Amino acid sequence: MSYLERVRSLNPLVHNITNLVVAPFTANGLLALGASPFMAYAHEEVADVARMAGAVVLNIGTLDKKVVQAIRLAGQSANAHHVPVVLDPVGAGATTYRTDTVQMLVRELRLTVLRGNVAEVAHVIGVPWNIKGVDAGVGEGDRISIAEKAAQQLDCIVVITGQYDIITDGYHTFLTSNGHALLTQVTGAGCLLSSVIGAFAAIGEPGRDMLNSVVEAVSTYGVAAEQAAARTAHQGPGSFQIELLNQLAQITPSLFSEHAQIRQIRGG
Ligand code: ATP
Ligand code: TZP
Ligand code: MG
Ligand code: MG
Repeated sequence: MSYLERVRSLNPLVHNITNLVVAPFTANGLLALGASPFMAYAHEEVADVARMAGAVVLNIGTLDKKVVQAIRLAGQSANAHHVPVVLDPVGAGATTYRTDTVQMLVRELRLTVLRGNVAEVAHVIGVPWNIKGVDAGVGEGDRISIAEKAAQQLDCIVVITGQYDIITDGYHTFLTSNGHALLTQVTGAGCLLSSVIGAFAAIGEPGRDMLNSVVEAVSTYGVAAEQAAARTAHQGPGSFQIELLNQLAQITPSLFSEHAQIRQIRGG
């Protein structure tokens, strides 16, 4: 059974503490894929929700003190109960508050996956990189080395997205080149991917199985985006955004195998 089929048959509960820009799009994307989204923020309940979830996705997109505390409580509970944790460090590097917050979170929590653009991931590990708000700016460094360094340093899987995507545990590294430029015109395209990775992490076993599951998550999302673009590119980003939800629901393992572009560049 492919990881996608496992997601659809197990319908994992994905606890999201996300930002107020993307919450409905994220919940709809998870539902379309075949997972079960749960957005819960109250300090009184986040530990309980995280414990019962298949994965917890933590996103600092519109952070404030209350959200950061909710993220810490949910993350601690997930760690205590061996629930996979995905962190999306939205805008790390854009302000000192964001950078300090993500650096505190990676010190306190054990992550399963860190997913961001290159600037965000660089700032999580203290490497300078230009960032413009929540979008990656121009930088000089080598994206693959930054991903591998971050994965080794944080002892987790790191996904750096962009025109092509890097997925690495620090020792085994994959490049995927599915996706479409229209994804850059839809706010929340990265945040939804982080939650889709959460759904695939929920059904992965620790170790290589988890890495393979995350690679499939990233590529599945990219193939769905290509299918959506093929149907709507002439209309524009609004139609594309809706069609992406349709294609997340319609993508099959065989369509995935036909279109996935995955290359392993490091490790056995
Ligand atoms: P940013 O704020 O820098 O846009 P993000 O959090 O939105 O970051 P992205 O890097 O845009 O995340 O990744 C979200 C999705 O968009 C991924 O599936 C990625 O492969 C895809 N993507 C991003 N840029 C491109 C591009 N130029 N061409 C094709 N796919 C892209
Ligand atoms: N501002 C704060 S969070 C957010 C914006 C625009 C959404 C960012 O979503 P993504 O997935 O990084 O484009
Ligand atoms: Mg983007
Ligand atoms: Mg983002």
